[in-house]
Amino acid sequence: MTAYHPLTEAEAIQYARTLPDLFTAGSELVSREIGDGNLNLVFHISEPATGKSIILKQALPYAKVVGESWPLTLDRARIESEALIIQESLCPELVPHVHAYVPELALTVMQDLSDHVIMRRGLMESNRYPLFAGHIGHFLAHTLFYTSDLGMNQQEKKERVKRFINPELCKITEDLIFDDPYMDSPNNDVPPAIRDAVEAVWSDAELHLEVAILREKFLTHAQALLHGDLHTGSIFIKPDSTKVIDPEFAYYGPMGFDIGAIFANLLLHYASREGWDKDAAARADFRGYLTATLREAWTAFEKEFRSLWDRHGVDRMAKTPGYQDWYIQQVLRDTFGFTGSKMVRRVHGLAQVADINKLEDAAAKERAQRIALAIGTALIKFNRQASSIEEMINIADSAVR
Ligand code: SR1
Ligand code: MG
Repeated sequence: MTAYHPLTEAEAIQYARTLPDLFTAGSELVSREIGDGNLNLVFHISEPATGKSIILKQALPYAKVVGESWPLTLDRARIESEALIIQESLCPELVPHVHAYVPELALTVMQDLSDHVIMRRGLMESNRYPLFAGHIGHFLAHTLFYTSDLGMNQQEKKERVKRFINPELCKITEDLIFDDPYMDSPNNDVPPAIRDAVEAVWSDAELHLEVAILREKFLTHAQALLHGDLHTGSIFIKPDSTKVIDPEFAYYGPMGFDIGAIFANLLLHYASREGWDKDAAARADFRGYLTATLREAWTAFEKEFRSLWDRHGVDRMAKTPGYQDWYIQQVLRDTFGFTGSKMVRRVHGLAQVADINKLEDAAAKERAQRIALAIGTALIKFNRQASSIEEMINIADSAVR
């Protein structure tokens, strides 16, 4: 089974049997294809007799969400497995363990996390995760600091930038986040009810200037090794554990892009909340939980990042008084801009979010879309003036008042 082809459930079992030390020889294995993302096959392989299980994730040579007309490199499986291994070395408890990577099949064998749920779904079921903010702040601080010129050997970093050149996946982001949503593109999926608001986005020159500046940062600013697609569908969670998955979009880019991805998805959920809570007090309470999470995540990130810088910084000039404060302010400003960009693309671009699209009440759905666009565009326009995370929360709260 060496030449690349998409595996069937039966072949996934055959392959799993060849892996050393995972399953008992000759015992029954069960295979289910459970991938519900936009790009890959995901097989859950379990051994009922022992309860052992693993995940086999296989990249398809095209974008599943669109079809075979959109070819996509299989090298993203290498990028994903290498990124996971680096992230595991920095935050062992916050990513799944990679057992093996099989280049000829574009296949990654990894820890099964079926006892967790996808965070987007957990939020839609009104679950709260009090440890998440600390976990994600820690993940962001460690992965971003230790892969940047601040925290690793700067010559080795250049070699790493080379290994994580990810042109096809970056092109998806460049188009779907920083281009299509700002014009009448065939890639968009414009909800008819909010066409007026979307057309306003298409003709807003002030907004376009900010997006062009953010796009240039995404294209050129090789600051740290990013996850690259850190939305709430890339997080497996349960009350006492958070696992960041799916870094196939990993590349060297601006730190605020990863932080903004998380914040955007918290705020997209915030925008959708009217559809999940009919009771106004309950809705306000859940929204308060989401903004408190955002605040706590930023605060944890900043505190740990500064502490890593002070204790383990490798760059002498970075110790210059004032530089750290300037740097964090730039990351905060980028975070505002990327949060906004990642919200706008999920309202009328390709690949939207279930938090909003699963709402059955048409009025609540329309309101969610309008709120998300209002917050997203306001954050983009404000990004270069931002000075505190409280301003992001104020922008969100004003959109629902
Ligand atoms: C064609 S892929 C569409 C989206 O799915 C991924 O999760 C990324 O967010 C990408 O933009
Ligand atoms: Mg993904």
